[in-house]
Amino acid sequence: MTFINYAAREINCKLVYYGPGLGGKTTNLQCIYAKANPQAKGKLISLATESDRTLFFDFLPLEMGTIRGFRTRFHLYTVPGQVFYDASRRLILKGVDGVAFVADSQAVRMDANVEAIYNLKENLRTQGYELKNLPYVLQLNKRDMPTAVSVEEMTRTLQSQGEPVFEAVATTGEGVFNTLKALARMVLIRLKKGQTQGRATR
Ligand SMILES: Nc1nc2c(ncn2[C@@H]2O[C@H](COP(=O)(O)OP(=O)(O)OP(=O)(O)O)[C@@H](O)[C@H]2O)c(=O)[nH]1
Ligand SMILES: [Mg+2]
Repeated sequence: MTFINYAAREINCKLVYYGPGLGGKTTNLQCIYAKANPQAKGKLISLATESDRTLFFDFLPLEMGTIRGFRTRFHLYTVPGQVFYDASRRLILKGVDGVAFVADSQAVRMDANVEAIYNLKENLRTQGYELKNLPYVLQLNKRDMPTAVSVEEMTRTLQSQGEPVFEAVATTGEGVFNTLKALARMVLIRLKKGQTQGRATR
């Protein structure tokens, strides 16, 4: 739900990185934070456990410049992937404008990927959304792992609605910006068409 503030001439969009535990969602944000233009990025806020698992979320604001006189910002969030943090995931999906699903390419994580997509669809529904109506991209992360399942098989198993699929190695940054740019573009196109269920304030 894009937040358009007419008085301040600001647009804020919320992008959520979703996926199974340890799939690389936080690493995506860390990479974006490390490589983004210093003027464009705010602070990366991470609420993590001692073992670096996301406890509640990570948050990174990115300035996208001005679009038709409106200062446009993307707010990037990750959810905690661990199964028992479902309430947090639901909360973080509130007001979402686009989702990047970070799948783990390792063979042993295929069930966890499938389960996390199912969980995403369920949790979106509880917020009144349908995945098929949202800008959505699929990232196949950890392509560097020796047990990585083929791109074809992963796409066949995990692609839901013809969404763009990106191969990535978040630890080196490969594919991270392609994923972000594709999702950002989809959100902006939707915004231009006025298809957002945007909250507008005057
Ligand atoms: N080999 C390899 N390791 C990766 C890659 N991406 C992330 N990792 C590692 O996988 C581990 C988990 O990454 P995180 O980014 O913390 O995963 P997450 O999805 O945020 O996990 P939760 O917060 O628990 O949901 C870390 O040790 C990362 O360094 C990758 O592409 N290749
Ligand atoms: Mg995390």
